[in-house]
Amino acid sequence: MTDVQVVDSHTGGEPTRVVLAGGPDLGGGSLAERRARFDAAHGAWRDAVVREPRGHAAMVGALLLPPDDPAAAAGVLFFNDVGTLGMCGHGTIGLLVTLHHLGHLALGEHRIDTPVGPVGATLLDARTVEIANVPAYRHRAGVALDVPGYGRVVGDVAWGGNWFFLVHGDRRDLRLDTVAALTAEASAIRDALEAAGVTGADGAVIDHVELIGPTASADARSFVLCPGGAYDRSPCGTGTSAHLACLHAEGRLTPGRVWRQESVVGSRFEAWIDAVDGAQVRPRLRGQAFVTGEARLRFHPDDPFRFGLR
Ligand code: PYC
Repeated sequence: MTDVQVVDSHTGGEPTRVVLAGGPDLGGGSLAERRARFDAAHGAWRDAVVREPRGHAAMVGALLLPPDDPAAAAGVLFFNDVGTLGMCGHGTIGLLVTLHHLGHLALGEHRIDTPVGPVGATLLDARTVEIANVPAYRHRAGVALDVPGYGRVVGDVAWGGNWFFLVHGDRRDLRLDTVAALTAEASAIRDALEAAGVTGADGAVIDHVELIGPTASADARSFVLCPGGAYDRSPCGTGTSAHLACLHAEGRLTPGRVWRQESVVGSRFEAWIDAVDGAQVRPRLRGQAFVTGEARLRFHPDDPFRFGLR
């Protein structure tokens, strides 16, 4: 395996590792087709880059690729410790800040292509990015699940660039010191979704669970369980987008009103609905990232863990 050149950043505490060179050859075709090839054949490379000992369970990789549209600033494939993501809000913020840090991207508006469609991303200053995400929508409302050990749980299924099951409640336990219990609860909900055959559109797996409650310091606080079992340290851009779609469907959020969503570590995104098209909303969100490191990852052929701890 050849060396991999990366730049690390964090967005509201959630890490992004941008891969600048050393990624696998995914051939031609659309980003969705290249994502499918990555999923089918490059799990070992993915694990080597984001898992321990070079990364950890919360690390999200961002593989730079030629865009679908040559007018776009970049194409990107986001991946985590178990697979790929459709879109990633915190990762897009990290990507723009990283490209600017490297001198590859000027302040202003850019198009970034992802496997689930183009997103607009405006670099407002060296650290602040505003994203016009892919359209978001609520797919199913009020889905009741029997969750072993937790009883009846009711939530919504929504798309925000990834699939989410969102559970709203008057809960005050969405804190860093309760992360282990929240992870167990959200994992049980995800298992129950699978057991009950609840999916997103076209049978898509719901791989993110979002628990939402009130807070005095923002409009909502959320805990988001990511596909591999880590929790999102940021308020989760695609999760916030899915939440906006649900709020709009319930008549609780009008276009243009700023919604502040806070993570369990207390980091915040500002988000709002830019436009409405039938059942779909176009979310915009704003957040900040900081570059934390630049490295060349090396993989010695004798290293038994060169493909990560699996
Ligand atoms: O910010 O959209 C997001 C995200 C997805 C998974 C982790 N972060």
